Order: sequence, then C-alpha cells, then structure tokens
Amino acid sequence: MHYIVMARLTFALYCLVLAAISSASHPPRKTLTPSDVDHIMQDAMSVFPNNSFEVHPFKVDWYNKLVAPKYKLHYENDAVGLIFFSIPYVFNNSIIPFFCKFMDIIVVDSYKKFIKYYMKKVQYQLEHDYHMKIPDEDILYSFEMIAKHAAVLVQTAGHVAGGAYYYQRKDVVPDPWPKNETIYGVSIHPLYGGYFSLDAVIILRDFQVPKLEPKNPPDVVKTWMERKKLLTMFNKDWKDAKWREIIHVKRKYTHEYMKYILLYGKDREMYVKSLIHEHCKRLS
Ligand code: B12
Repeated sequence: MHYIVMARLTFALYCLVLAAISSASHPPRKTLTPSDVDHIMQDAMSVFPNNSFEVHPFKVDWYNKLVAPKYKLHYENDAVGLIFFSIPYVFNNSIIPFFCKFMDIIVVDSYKKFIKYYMKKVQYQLEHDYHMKIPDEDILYSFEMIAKHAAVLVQTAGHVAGGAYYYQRKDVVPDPWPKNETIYGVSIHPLYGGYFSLDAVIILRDFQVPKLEPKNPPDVVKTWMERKKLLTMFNKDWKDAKWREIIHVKRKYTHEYMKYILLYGKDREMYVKSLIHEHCKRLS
C-alpha cells in the first residue's frame, strides 16, 4: 500500500516538473489590445533614424488564408506579425550613415547587412522593453529562402496588413495578356507609389491580439486601364522608374538611390565604395 502511494506521489511530482519545464520553454501566450500593439510599434520605430521605415501589423491567419500551403507561416493563426517597409528617405537618413559607420565591412551584401542590422536593433529593443522573446528565426527577411522558396511573401503580408495594395494579374479583368505570359504582381504604397521596399517581417509568437481588426490597403490604382499599365510596365520595363510613379508620389528615390538599386554584385560593391568615399568624409 505504502509503495503504491509513494509511486503515485513520485509520478505526480514528475508531471509537475515536466509541466514546469514545458511552461518555461513555452510561456503562456499573452493577450494584447490593439493599443498595446501601437505602443510596441512606436517602440520598434524608435530605433530607426527619422522617416526611414514604416511598420504595419497583421494576424498570421489573414496571411495564411490566402497563400498556398508551402508559403504558410508555421505559427498560431492569431499570432501577430509586423511588416517593415523602407521608404524613400531611407537612403540619405539611414543607409548612407550606416555605410559611413561600417565602411569596408559592409561593401559586400550591403543592403542585406543594412536591413539585418536594423531588425536586430528592433529585436533587442522589444526584448529589452517588453521582455519579449524574439528568436532569430521569427525575423523573416524578404530575401530569405526556405526550402527553395521565399520565407515570407512580403507583398501579400503588406496587403493584409493594410500598408500597400498588392496588384496582381487576377485584379485585371478581363485579362489583357497572352495566356502563356507570366505577369508578376506589384505593391503600390499610397504615398510613395513604387518608391518603397517591403523588407522584413517579425512574428510576435507569444502574443495574441483578438481585437486586432483587418484594415483594407488603400486601392490607389482603381481602373482597368491603369492596372494594366502598371503591371505591363512592372513586367516589361521594370528598370525604368515609370511603374513606380503610377500615382502621384510624395517623394521619390534620389538619383543615387536609383543607381544603387539597379546595380548588382561587383558593380554595386564598387558603387558603395564610391558612395563611402563621396559622403563619409563630409559626415565625419
Ligand atoms: C522571387 C522574387 C523575384 C523573382 C520572381 C518574381 C515573382 N514575383 O515571383 C524575380 C527574380 C524575377 C524578381 C524580379 C524582380 N523583383 Co522580386 N522578388 C522576389 C521575392 C523574393 C519572392 C516572390 C515570390 O517568390 N513570389 C511567389 C509567388 C507565387 O507569389 P505571388 O505571385 O504573390 O502569389 C501569392 C499571392 O497571389 C497570394 N494570394 C493568393 N490569393 C490572394 C489574394 C489576395 C488579395 C492577396 C493579397 C494575395 C493572394 O498567394 C500566392 C502564393 O500562394 C520577393 C520578396 C518576397 N519575399 O516576397 C521580391 C519582390 C517581389 N521583388 C521586387 C522587385 C522590386 C523586383 C524587381 C523590380 C528587381 C528588384 N529586385 O529591384 C524585379 C522585377 C520583376 C519583373 N518585372 O520581372 C519587390 C516588389 C516590390 C513591390 N512594390 O511590389 C519584392 C517584394 C522585394 C522587396 N523587398 O520589395 N523577383
């Protein structure tokens, strides 16, 4: 009898220890209000130099409902994602100062290093101010691949977050292009048209925001004719900046920034070196 009681007690203790270990590695998810999310976003924005980035929230569920199975994000459906856009002022306000701070060590893969540097700052800020756990794998970059496909489709995420309308072939009815032609979609920002970039998503896996309501992105390219023109320009002539100006824009990329984004590989590296040479003496 005594033996059975001891065995039961030992088992109960074992279960308690297991529960404690499991709740330490998976703390209970916290419920936030939309205004908490606003505060978190303001805090995240405080790490960026002025007028360089924007952030918009969405629920994983809104995104997962639209994309094909292989693109689904493997989080609870009510987890919150934050999508970060860089906006035209980013080049002079943030990228050039970043180049001047790190000089030679950022010449290779300069844009990736720039975005990662700032997302790490956001990660640190939120961990510090809100005691959030944001493991590196919860920061998804637009250039990151998983199993040979993009880790996150930032255009869809930006659309469901209400930040920028994602215009796709299926939004142009009747379809004006030959059936065998591939037509990629493009996001248009309500203020900056095509002069912005959808750079990264951070998933706040330990938080749920039941009251967060979806926001429609502003539909700024409304007519069939304009949508056809936009997608045709984006697909046939993307090096020309005309598609970026399908709407009246508040601010464009500078000549230097345009040159930077249109150069690749060694040519971009040479250009970054010349930008450092040109700008950094003046800043130091
Ligand atoms: C792979 C890739 C390319 C490939 C293929 C393009 C493509 N769209 O597939 C190539 C190399 C050709 C390319 C080129 C360029 N790209 Co690119 N590319 C990407 C990348 C990394 C992934 C895109 C992808 O794989 N899509 C997969 C397909 C299947 O997705 P999809 O067609 O959107 O289909 C999904 C939606 O339809 C969704 N869905 C279904 N139903 C519904 C309903 C609604 C309402 C919604 C919203 C969604 C939705 O589900 C589908 C998936 O299941 C993205 C960044 C990213 N991580 O998203 C940048 C990205 C699309 N590229 C971009 C750019 C700017 C370019 C270039 C101009 C060059 C450059 N990098 O500067 C060129 C020009 C493109 C062209 N005209 O040829 C930008 C576009 C910005 C914008 N304003 O939209 C992005 C977003 C990068 C960024 N950081 O900003 N790119």
